[in-house]
Amino acid sequence: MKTLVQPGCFLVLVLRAILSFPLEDGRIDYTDDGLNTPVLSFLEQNIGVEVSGGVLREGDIYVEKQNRHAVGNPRLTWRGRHVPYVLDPGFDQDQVNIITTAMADLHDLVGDDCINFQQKIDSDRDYVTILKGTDNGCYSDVGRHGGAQKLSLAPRCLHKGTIFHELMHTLGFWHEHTRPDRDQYIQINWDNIAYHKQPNFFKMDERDVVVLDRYDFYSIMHYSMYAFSNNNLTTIQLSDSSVDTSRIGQRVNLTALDTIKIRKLYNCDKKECENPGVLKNGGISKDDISIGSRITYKCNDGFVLIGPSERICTDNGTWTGDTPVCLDPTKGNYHYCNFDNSSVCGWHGNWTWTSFPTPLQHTGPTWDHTWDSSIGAFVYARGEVLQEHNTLHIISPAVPNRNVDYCLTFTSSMHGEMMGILNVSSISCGDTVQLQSWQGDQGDRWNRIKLEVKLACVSESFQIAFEAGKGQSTESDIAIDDVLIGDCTTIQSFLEDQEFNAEGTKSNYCNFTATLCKWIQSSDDDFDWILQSGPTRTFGTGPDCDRTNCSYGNSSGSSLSALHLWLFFIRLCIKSITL
Ligand SMILES: [Ca+2]
Ligand SMILES: [Ca+2]
Ligand SMILES: [Zn+2]
Repeated sequence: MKTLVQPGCFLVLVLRAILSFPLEDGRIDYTDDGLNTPVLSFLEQNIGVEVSGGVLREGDIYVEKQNRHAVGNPRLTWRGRHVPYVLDPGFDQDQVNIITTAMADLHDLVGDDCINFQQKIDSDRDYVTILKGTDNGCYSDVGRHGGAQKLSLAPRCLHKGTIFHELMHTLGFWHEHTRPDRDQYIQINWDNIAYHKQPNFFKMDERDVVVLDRYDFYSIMHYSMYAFSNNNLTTIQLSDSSVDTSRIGQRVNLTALDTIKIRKLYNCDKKECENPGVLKNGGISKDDISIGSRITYKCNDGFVLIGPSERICTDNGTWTGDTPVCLDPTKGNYHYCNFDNSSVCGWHGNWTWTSFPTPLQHTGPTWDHTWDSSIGAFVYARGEVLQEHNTLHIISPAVPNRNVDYCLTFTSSMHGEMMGILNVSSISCGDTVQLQSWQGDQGDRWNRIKLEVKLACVSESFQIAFEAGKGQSTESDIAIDDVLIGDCTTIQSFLEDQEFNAEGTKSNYCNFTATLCKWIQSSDDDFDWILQSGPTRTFGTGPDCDRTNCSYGNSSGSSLSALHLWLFFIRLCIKSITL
């Protein structure tokens, strides 16, 4: 297997090499040492240092997955304004105090109702590992990237202002002077910057960031006027002569605008989510609906939960993930896969499985559809791979055919200006029938689709195939998640129940039937399990199905064990695997 492993790892290393820049000393900058003494910049030294597992892009920004969505992209903010962290045990007590005091001060400056830094607990899936920085590095990811991510604070950066700066990166902020509109305020003197340091000054693409407020010359995220100069002349020139040049590049404190921008990015004036709705044939446990709170879903005995068992109230007042449904498994046969587990319910093919944002910019979903989180996962045809292979496919396990009408519902993401084609087909008796096809960008979101399954012949079983066709460039990641295949009655009731659960508490839903209205009234209990009445069913002939694995039949893949070994090794290399 080793020979198989090498190409995958090699590819990743090559990518890193292309994105890396040689290390050179930084420039004079001001720190927060209180003396206003010019010292070597802690922030601008690290451009392009290759650190374990990633690349530093702009000085101190750690880019592990080359996904540059950030400021103002709510999908990379921290859920519930809660940033869990783990401190490197190598920090001594004084150092721990400096870091935790900086976190507490940032919390206070931004407002009591906004950002919280708290030590990671078991249920925190995404968190920051604060490293002592043995590579002498001071850097951070920009925004939340899923799972453990690094924030490195070498001893030389253990100053409040510098920690604020790095924490703002962690919260989702890029450097102020790289804003898409910066040319109105500053001019970059490219002649004074060594070529390999110029990426520090590249302007952000407006597709990647949202400008949250006025340009702030004094922001703790702004570089000094001499940052990365190779001749002691200014690299950043100001358009406005009234600006106090001594304050530019300060690493002393957050400005008023810095705190305003944090509050805007995290919607800190918003206090709670809408009522999450109901769960027909089940119940929702919810203590409250404030930002950051969690609700859990549980079906009555005999019903199967399709969707996430937990949702979190995000800072923009919406609940994470899909609306769950309790499906009655005795009414028909079905196959469901949420792709959250790498076994992908017996689906096979050459798409890629991942629980993280797809690496390429401007294409692919940020998080999975089920959970809207790295707790879940999805499969996608990777734009770069598509360019080489023209088409990539993924095929379901065999679904038994009981001679009823079959339907299919799934969610897909086809975001990218150079988007290719998605074909959905059925396979029976060795023949395929195309059910539907989409081409081109379908928006930066997951879309739910419903289709009727037409079959080439009456066979004992059938399969569903998703085939991706290449786009005009690599910006063509095509993803699917939450596929439910079954008899059309089951699919229709799933879609109706999902709509009902999402809308269940809204009064205008009550013109449906009298029975449903009565049911809604009995569900309005904010504190305990909301158990809905309904026929209690025991598990019958339906499939044994939970959130991690659920399938009919076996995968028809012939070299399954070899495939699994391959998946295991690839995962060691790149945190995402090819099926
Ligand atoms: Ca999923
Ligand atoms: Ca992407
Ligand atoms: Zn920085």
